[in-house]
Amino acid sequence: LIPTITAFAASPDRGRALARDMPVRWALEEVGAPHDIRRLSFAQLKEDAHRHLQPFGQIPTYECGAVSMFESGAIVLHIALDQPGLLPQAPAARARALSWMFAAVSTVEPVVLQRENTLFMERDKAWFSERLPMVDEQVRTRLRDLSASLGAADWLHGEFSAGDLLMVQVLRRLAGSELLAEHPNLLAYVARAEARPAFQRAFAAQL
Ligand SMILES: N[C@@H](CCC(=O)N[C@@H](CS)C(=O)NCC(=O)O)C(=O)O
Repeated sequence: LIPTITAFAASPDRGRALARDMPVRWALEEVGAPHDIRRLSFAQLKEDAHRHLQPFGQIPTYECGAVSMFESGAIVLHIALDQPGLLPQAPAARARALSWMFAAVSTVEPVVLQRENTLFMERDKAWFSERLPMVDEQVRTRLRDLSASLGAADWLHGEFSAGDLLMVQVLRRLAGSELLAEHPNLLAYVARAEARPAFQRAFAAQL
C-alpha cells in the first residue's frame, strides 16, 4: 500500500521547501517509504473533495488505505510510529523525542509564523515599526533557549529523530535571517539536517 500525500501544484515559496508537504516527504524518505504525490491548485484546496480530507482546505494530507490524515505534525508522528527510523525504541528517549516534536509545532513554530505574517502582511501598517521588534524578540527568546538546549550536540536528544525533523523544518523558515545567524550551533544544526540524504531526496522531489 503506497500513501498519497497532497502538495501545492505551485508552491508560493518558489521551491524552497517551506510548505508543510516537506516534513511529510522528508519523513517518508527517512523511513524509505515510497509515496505518491497529488498536486493541487489553490482553487482545488478549497473544494469540498479536498476539505473532506483537510477541513481547513490546506496541504498536506496523507491517505493510505483506510487511513486519511491532515496536519503535518500528526502525519509525521503516524509515519514515525508505523516504521522504524524516526523514533528511538527506548521508552524514555522516545518520550523525549515526542516532546521535541510538539515543541517544534506548538512552541517554536507559532512565533516564527507570527514574525512571517508580520513581515508579509503588516509591512504597510502604522504599527509595523513597533510590532516587528516585539515579534523578533519573541523569536529570539525561543531560539536562545533552543540553542542552549542543543549546545554542542548534533541532535536534540541522542540520535536524529522526528523531533529534529520538525524542528529543523521550522527553523528553515528563518533561513537568511539574522535571528538564526545569532546562533552558530542552530545554523550548523539546520545544515547538518539538510545534508541528510533523505532531506536531499525530499527537497529534489518537491522542487
Ligand atoms: N498546521 C498545518 C498547517 C498547514 C498549512 O498551513 N498549509 C499551508 C501550506 S504550508 C496551506 O495549505 N495554505 C493554503 C491555505 O491555507 O489556503 C499543518 O502543519 O499541516
